[in-house]
Amino acid sequence: MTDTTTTYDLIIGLGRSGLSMARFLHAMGRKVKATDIDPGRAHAAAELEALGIETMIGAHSQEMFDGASSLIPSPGVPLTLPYIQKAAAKGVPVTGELDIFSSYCNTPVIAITGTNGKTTTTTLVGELLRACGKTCFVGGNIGTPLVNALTDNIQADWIVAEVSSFQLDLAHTFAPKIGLLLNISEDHLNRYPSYKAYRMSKWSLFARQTKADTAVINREITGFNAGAKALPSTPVSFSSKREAQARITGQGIQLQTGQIEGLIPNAVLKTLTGIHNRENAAAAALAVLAAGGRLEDICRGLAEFSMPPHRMAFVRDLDGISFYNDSKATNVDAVIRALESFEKEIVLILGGREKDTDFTPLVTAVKTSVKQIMAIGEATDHILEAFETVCRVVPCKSMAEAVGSARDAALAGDIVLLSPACASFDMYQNYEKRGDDFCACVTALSSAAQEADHG
Ligand code: UMA
Repeated sequence: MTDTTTTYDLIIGLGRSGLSMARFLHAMGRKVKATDIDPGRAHAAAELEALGIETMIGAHSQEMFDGASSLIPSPGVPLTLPYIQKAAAKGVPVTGELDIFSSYCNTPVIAITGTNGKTTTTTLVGELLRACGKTCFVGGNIGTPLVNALTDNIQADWIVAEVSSFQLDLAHTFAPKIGLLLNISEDHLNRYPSYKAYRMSKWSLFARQTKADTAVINREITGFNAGAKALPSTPVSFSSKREAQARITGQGIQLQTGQIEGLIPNAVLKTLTGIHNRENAAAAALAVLAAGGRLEDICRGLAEFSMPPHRMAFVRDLDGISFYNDSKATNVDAVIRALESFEKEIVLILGGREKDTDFTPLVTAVKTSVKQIMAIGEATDHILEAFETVCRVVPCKSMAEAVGSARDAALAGDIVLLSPACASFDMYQNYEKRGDDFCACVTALSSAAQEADHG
């Protein structure tokens, strides 16, 4: 029988975020219920039922929403869901991980947002803090829900949180001690009424900071001057083009913060290739300096850093063709950055689930360096339409077919690059699984010599 007690938090979505949240709130003694439209979440539901948490999977029920005293949608759940809209209109609070986490945790937070580079920078901030002798918990949109730090009773000097716009949209009290805004370009336009609304979501990271807090911002973001002027906190900026507290130059990253003057030399930035990674390094260095780190320790941490997986990761060389996995490139801007990192001809695997994507900004970069596109997933027709006049586009039904056709189209000295500009959810559970599949297909290829032996 359905429990009709009206004081419960309703968790919507039982993926990584929702499941952790349900476990945490239950452990805190709060009454929780949980629902997910996907019947495939039976495993998660069974785990919660065993704790005494009522669940409904395969559908949402109006009754469950009507009885909730607060709603906690997972980041991937659109806030336009009629059940959520109806409850919000009645005054039921709709909240998320950032607020709930910070209401239970006093540890200062370094929060990183931006369209691209979030995961690399978040990982880097964690590594640099450790190099400076500080303990930290790294979580959030990067994959480990923040509340896990509380469930696992982790003691740390800092919380380093990768924060998405979806999470920010549910934040009403969250205020990081140090916030980083790396860049903003078009993304997630299937979730936002306009690009402006998406940009506002990103800037909201700083909304509840105070003067004693720090806002680390890329000076190249459109609207920087007005945005920085309106901040409640203290801005520090980085730039690859003009004067800033951290300026990317031919020699490295020149720091001039008022307290610290010095150069982070190129020699310690070897694994952070491309301007975008130099920007990530500059942002991370400014954040860790603001957190009390020393420049020498930061340089040592940078020298020891290696990139997280699925970002421009070299997979193998085969018959002179180099294969790279950039599955994390889920928007057009990330693909442009990837294409700009190579000075060779590229066979590009593009596609997946679109986010109302406009491929137009990619046309110039494709013209410059792409010889052929292998199109996959739901975006195939749109990719054909957008690039047919620019280069040859081959529709492929699977990753294996795309990898095989890409290899056939490439010559010795070329690059085969998976950099899809789309989400993975039409074919995979997440971008990691897509990247893993690409790597498996690439690894399974035999060299021309091996094929000749067998044939
Ligand atoms: N669901 C419903 N009802 C709906 C819609 C969805 O019940 O109307 C259910 C789905 O059936 C599914 C669950 O909600 O079972 C999925 O929730 P979710 O998409 O939020 O997935 P999680 O596994 O909880 O992952 C989320 C983040 N996902 C998104 O923001 C889309 C993960 O970021 C994050 O790592 C994780 O929480 C831990 O904090 C991923 C991501 O793609 C990496 N983020 C976007 C990005 O980086 O661009 C924002």
